[in-house]
Amino acid sequence: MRLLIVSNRLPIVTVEEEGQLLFREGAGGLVSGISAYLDSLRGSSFTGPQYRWIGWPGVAVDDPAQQALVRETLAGFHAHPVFLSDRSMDQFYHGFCNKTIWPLFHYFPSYAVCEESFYAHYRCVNRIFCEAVAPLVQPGDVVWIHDYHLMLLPHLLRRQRPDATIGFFLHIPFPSFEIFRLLPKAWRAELLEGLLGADLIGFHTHDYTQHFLHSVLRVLGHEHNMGRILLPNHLAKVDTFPMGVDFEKFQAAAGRVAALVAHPSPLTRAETAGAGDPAPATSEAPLKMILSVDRLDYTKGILNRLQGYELFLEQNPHWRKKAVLVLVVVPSRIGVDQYQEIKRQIDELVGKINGKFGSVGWTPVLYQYRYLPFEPLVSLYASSHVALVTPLRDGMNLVAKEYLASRTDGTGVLIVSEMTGASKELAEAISVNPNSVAEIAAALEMALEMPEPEQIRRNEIMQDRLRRYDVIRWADDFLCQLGEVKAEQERLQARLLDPVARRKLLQQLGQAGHGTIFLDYDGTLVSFADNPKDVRPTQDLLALLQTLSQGPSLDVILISGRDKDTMDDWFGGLDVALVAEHGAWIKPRNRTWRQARPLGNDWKPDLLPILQTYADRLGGAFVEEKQYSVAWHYRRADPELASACVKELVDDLVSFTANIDVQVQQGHKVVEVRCGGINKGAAAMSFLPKDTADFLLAIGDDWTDEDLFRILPGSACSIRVGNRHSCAKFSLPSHREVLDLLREIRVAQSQACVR
Ligand code: GDG
Repeated sequence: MRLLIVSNRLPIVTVEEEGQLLFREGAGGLVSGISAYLDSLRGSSFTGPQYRWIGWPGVAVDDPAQQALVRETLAGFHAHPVFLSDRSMDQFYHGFCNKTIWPLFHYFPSYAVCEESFYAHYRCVNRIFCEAVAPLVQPGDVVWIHDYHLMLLPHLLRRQRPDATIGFFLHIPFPSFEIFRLLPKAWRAELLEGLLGADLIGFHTHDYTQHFLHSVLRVLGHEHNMGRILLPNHLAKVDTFPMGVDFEKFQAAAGRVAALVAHPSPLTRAETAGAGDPAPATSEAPLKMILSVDRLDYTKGILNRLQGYELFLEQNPHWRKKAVLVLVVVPSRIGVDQYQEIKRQIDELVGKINGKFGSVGWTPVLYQYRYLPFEPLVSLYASSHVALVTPLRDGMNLVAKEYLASRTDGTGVLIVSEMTGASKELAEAISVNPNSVAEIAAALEMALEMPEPEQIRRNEIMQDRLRRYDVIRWADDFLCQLGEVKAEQERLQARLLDPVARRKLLQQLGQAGHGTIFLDYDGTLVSFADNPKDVRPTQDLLALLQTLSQGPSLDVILISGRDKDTMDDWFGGLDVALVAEHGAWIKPRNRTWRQARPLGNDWKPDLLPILQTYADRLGGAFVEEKQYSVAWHYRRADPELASACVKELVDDLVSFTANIDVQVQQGHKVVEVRCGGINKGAAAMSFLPKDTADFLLAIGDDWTDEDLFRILPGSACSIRVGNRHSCAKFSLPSHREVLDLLREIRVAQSQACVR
């Protein structure tokens, strides 16, 4: 078993310097998190060379000889390069990824560009990745795809490797539907279908998971059950996995720098940490360090943070010369306009604050525009009294967690934006709305004045949580669940009427002298339509049913929830038995309709107004009145509004009908109220063959058919259409396969007649 990690970038970055290719360690939350997990795998089932990391090497390499060199060198690090041209990277990475998806998914729609050629390259690069990954996948491998650059890949890969185990994790937020729908229709459907190619799709927070499920419902119409989405070809699960940090690694590193930061003045610490060359303090008390570390990105809220600090100094003159903001900004996405503009504004604001409040002995903001090596970064975490983390949006934010993990003595105060995924797990931190400069200023005051015992009390709780749910546990959890989804799929698959089971079924039919087939109609012989009247049977279907039932050896019973007039109109001319309104009406072959048992419908006038009121409230819902039942259909309604409305309606109906002999049942986009004791199972009893050697088959697609499946003798064959939990013995994916099966039965029957 091998783990194949797929991400846009590899953990080893190839750079070209003076015509030479050099290889360096990459950085960032994704790389450090997954690397920590891979390091932890020694001794597990994915040990040593049992993993591969597939991604872009960081530079365009066109020369085949150089490509071979890169491939060979990276193979030593278990990495496999996917080569992309400069143009592809420009349109795919700088274009669709960073100018469309990144701003949109971080709630900056005004920055999002909608450019056809960007999307065309996004599709193309996802296909290139697919071509690179597919040949590497061996039976038993687990493919784990990461992040927004590769959202089409799960589906592409699934098409090439239908049985592969594929997981996907999104590191950035999944936005609410109102934002997601800003993408052109075709793109948003393709992106969701792309993700649903995975067996397991993971998000950092419950909100992102819900947003995704909601978009899937709105765009593709797939409902979910506890995060499980049943697709025609497989079951996909959607769940939340908040990414942690390598807690022990930060604790250990912080322990190593503790000797340096235990006693020297904070300024010495800042220097040790690589925070620059601050001016010496003039006051006697040591300066309190406020730390800010981010990639340069407009989502990180660096400007708001500076404005908050400025207001704090304004409002709290007594804190001047006693605090210092260490602002580390890591260069990122250089060349993208918005980033250059943000950089210019940060430079300006830092200059303004330092000019306004600074003095010879004190620089209020120590600004570093560079990447820090790991040890100095941890040293900064360990020596800062406050971490100020104020993104306007952030999928998770690992800096907040790393800061807490580096506080070996439990002191320190974390201020965290409520717009980060991390804030959901770090409830004991000081939470701020990053859009409010006043809140940031107030939080700074509170943080700097918080007594140490209170700091420790809060941090202990958060540290415990971070220690338990570290990045290794995160990855383990994800991969375990991926395994569980596969097992669940196998259980569902085991029920599928495969060619072997099908042959056996036809053999049984051939051996039995006589057979009975119960067939539901909607969803079983035809697909669903917005208007139930639109699925009148075609001539082909009628001919199929007629030839099946004409032979002397087979009885066909159409058993439906439809009213008897429709059944008569559509199937009255056939040689079949009919059951209408789920069994309220029965018409044996070549006979007239009769009631299953005396039924009353005096309850209808009281219930109809309730159903009508709910239909008036929900656009697209409508009431269908039958003789002994009433159906409230909502297949044309907005699925989300409908789901809330249905709950209320059912609740109302159940309490209203508590003392009368009716049942309230939910079906496929329908709520039905019908007389008690009426169901397809009871209706089918009168058709069951006396001879147990007879062939018996029932096919249906929803809960009303379960009543029928339940009363069948053990020797009978039952098939449920769709991948649902059912007491039927087998399943078939859709009505199309049912029709194929009936055609095969027809052929088998005619061959038997010839013999
Ligand atoms: C994306 C999502 C999500 C930063 N500066 C230096 C440095 N770093 C390291 C930090 C941390 C990582 O980079 C940054 O992770 P974040 O989570 O803060 O943010 P993104 O890079 O935007 O990451 C984010 C993450 O993916 C994981 O899913 O949390 O929401 O946007 O590990 O330590 N490391 C070093 N020097 C630096 O100067 N050594």
